[in-house]
Amino acid sequence: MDCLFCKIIAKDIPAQVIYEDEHVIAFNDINPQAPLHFLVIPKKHISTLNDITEEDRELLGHMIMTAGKIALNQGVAEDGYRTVFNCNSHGGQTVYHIHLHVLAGKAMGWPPY
Ligand code: IU
Repeated sequence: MDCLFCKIIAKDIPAQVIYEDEHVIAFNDINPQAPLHFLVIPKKHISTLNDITEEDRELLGHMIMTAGKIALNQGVAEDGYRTVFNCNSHGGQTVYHIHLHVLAGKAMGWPPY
């Protein structure tokens, strides 16, 4: 198993886990780009958004619902937050296990370059 995020799921490498259930885990980003920056990842290994299939529909919905619930619990929902899936090199993906970034705690810029 070469996937770093599978190792976080297996607790083989450490992470500051803020939420976990049967299907997903969320943890604080090790290199935060905002005052609050966490990742929601599926426990199922999926390399990129290009690899999701019809059978992952519910899982993807659950990831987004989980991101929103954590944002609410962390008190950032009202001011707002940014959610991002990076895909492949042009998307800026560096870890090839899909993850939903949630960034909050300051006003985000747009466009993202
Ligand atoms: P990207 O979308 O693939 O570029 O994002 C990967 C993120 O995973 C990036 O923000 C890293 O800081 C983060 N991360 C982490 O939180 N913990 C780790 O052990 C590793 C990467 I490796």
